[in-house]
Amino acid sequence: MTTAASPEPSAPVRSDFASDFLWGCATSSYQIEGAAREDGRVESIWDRFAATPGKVKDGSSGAIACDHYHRWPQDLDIGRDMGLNAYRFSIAWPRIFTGPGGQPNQKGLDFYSRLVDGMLERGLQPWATLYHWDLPQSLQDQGGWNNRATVDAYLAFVDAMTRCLGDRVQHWITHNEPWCTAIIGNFEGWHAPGLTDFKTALQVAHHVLLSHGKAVPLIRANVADAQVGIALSLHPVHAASAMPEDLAAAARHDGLRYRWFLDPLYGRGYPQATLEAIGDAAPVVLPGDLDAIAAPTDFLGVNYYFPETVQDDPGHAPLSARVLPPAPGTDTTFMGWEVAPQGLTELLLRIEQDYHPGPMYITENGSCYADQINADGEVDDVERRRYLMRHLQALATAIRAGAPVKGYFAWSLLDNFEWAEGYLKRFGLTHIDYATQQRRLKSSGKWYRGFLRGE
Ligand code: GCO
Repeated sequence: MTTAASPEPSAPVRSDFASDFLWGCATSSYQIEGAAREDGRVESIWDRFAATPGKVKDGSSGAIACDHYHRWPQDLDIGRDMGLNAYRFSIAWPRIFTGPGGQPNQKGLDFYSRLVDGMLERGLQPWATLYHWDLPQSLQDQGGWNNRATVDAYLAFVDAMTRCLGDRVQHWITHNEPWCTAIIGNFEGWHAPGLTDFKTALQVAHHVLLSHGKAVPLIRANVADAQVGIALSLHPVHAASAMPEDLAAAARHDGLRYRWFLDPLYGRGYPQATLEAIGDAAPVVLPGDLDAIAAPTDFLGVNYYFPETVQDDPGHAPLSARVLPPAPGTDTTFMGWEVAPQGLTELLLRIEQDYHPGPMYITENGSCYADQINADGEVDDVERRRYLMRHLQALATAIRAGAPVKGYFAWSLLDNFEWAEGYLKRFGLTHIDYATQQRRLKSSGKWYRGFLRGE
């Protein structure tokens, strides 16, 4: 919860940004769609995980979620009325490949085709994420991303989607947050598939990166003027003190959190110091893999939420480095994450300096608060509005200082299924009443609308 109130920021204005800047919101399939058994959709690892007692805090799942599968016209209307010119969504693989091998499921393709048409009709540039964590369970049963064959299955999925939508969707994000897929899902174990093996997690990370790299030329082959990138979850990493032990621990943590993904994507291979730190857990890398991963992309997607402070802790596996909780008195969200807009500026300038990735887009940024509907029927989420304003200011600062950022996608258009937190945590600019499926624009969403309209 917020403890230290931050001052009301002076409002950013749209004209602080380039006139062709993209303004969007982001969502993901499993978090909003529901319709888990409809039109041939098969089980995903999140269906299985959520059905396992104790994995999701409120015992819920994405089976219904925001019922976006049926209510998408209304949801896209919300985006249009907010004044967005772009919308980031993800495609549920289990709607498309519904059996072993075989042809893509026409009903699944048709759904995304209608959805994309709906975006175009509303002036929303579609940004499609191909993998936002909902792997078909049948592939997990064969080892999931730990199995190199999943790379080929992914490429078949990418091929089907880009053939289907490539005449209308130019912007493709291969993966959302490979660090989370690999480390949270396969080592920390509190996301699907819930494994807790570090070596598996690093092999998963390698296969995810490989699948990204191999998807890049495939997407280009199927989509005229394709713009292809990947979205990473990135955090400024600070040492807890100036002691050499903490500085070294922060560097080890950063090596896995930041460099492990960015170095190979930008042609440097895996960082040597991290390879040494992880020892036997290093992934199997076949000849040609690193060249494939380094396929040139058109943009980098940056998901930013909070910075991390790291302390040396010899007992803390796997890297003897512990991320500290925010100090008492720190301004935090309802997730307990530090509110640090300056971290966004710092992060973007660092990426630009380290990698020169070309155009960057903030593909996610947002905050969770314990929203309440007040007596007037409004959700006056002052803190989220302030979070948004301050991060847009930090973004403008980064751009002025030389970070080539071309767009911003707020997380999220709607409250939704927040993974292991279920429906206990809300990130939306739009409130969802899950009992009635009523949508209600929050103050933050109204502020974003006013900002986009130049009011
Ligand atoms: C992500 C997640 C989102 C989360 C958001 C808040 O990409 O990080 O995909 O799905 O809901 O980050 O935790």
